[in-house]
Amino acid sequence: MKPLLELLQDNRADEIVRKNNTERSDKDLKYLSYRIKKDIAIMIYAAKSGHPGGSIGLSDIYSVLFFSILNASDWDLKNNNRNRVLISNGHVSPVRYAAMARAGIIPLEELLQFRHLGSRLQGHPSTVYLPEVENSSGSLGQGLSNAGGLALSLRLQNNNAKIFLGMSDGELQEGMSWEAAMAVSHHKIDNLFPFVDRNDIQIDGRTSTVMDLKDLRAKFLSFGWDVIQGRGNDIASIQESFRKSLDNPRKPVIILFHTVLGSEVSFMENNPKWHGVAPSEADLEKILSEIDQKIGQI
Ligand SMILES: Cc1ncc(C[n+]2csc(CCOP(=O)(O)OP(=O)(O)O)c2C)c(N)n1
Ligand SMILES: [Mg+2]
Repeated sequence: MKPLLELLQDNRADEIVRKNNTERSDKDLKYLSYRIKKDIAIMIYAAKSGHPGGSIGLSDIYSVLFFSILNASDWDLKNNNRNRVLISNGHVSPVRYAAMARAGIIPLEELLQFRHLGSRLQGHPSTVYLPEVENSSGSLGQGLSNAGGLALSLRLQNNNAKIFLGMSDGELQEGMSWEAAMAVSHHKIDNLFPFVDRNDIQIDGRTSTVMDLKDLRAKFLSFGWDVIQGRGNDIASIQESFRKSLDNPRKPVIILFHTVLGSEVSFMENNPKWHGVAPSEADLEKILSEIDQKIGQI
């Protein structure tokens, strides 16, 4: 296998990143999504620990969010009007770090420091180490409260920034999420754009077996939210879902993205085993070759 740093070098990704949002095609975004999948596999392999399944399953969504919805000015911490991305399911940090590295917010080679002692790229994101992550997470269930509070405080300051929040289905089993859902609805917080990774998988198996979430759409509707359902591994559907949610002011709105854990890696797809296991060298080689084959088809 080539040295890991060499495996991260990618001229085509660099070219796509240099374009403006409006110039990037769906094909470009799909390419970046594949690139992010490879980055995730490489960094978790290098760390020998981490959560590849959820991270790889989210690569299409983060590609669209970072390279189509957000702008370069949103990554400048000195700009108080920046739109912000928070994550509640902190264990999927690799997808966020990979997107940040491709966007030029952190150096590419830093991905190989993931989970190292003292590294800025902690397994669970920490603003103490890396303020650009916007919130510290890892304890599941807290993100909607964090992000809802931030959105409300920005509104009180007449700041028009938008707050995006990644959440997962497993954490919606926690009561705190629903207290936050009630508060966001009560305060009519409409500058918050949460999306759920609805892959039906959590640490020990399927959410439907461990503790069934039943109809999440009906639940959020009953809390006074609007609900958009999207296909979270389909670039066009992700774009449309974000656009719809952004066009829907004056009321809380949430996107339920139906995703496949470990999407497009044959032996990972939909398999709870890959929630939190690092790939071996043989696994990594297989992931890279499968993704390269898919890249050949776009
Ligand atoms: C409060 C809290 N309880 C338990 C955990 C341990 N934990 C880490 S990931 C996870 C599964 C959560 O489900 P989900 O985020 O849907 O997993 P994925 O789809 O990414 O596999 C659990 C229980 C935690 N991080 N925080
Ligand atoms: Mg899940």
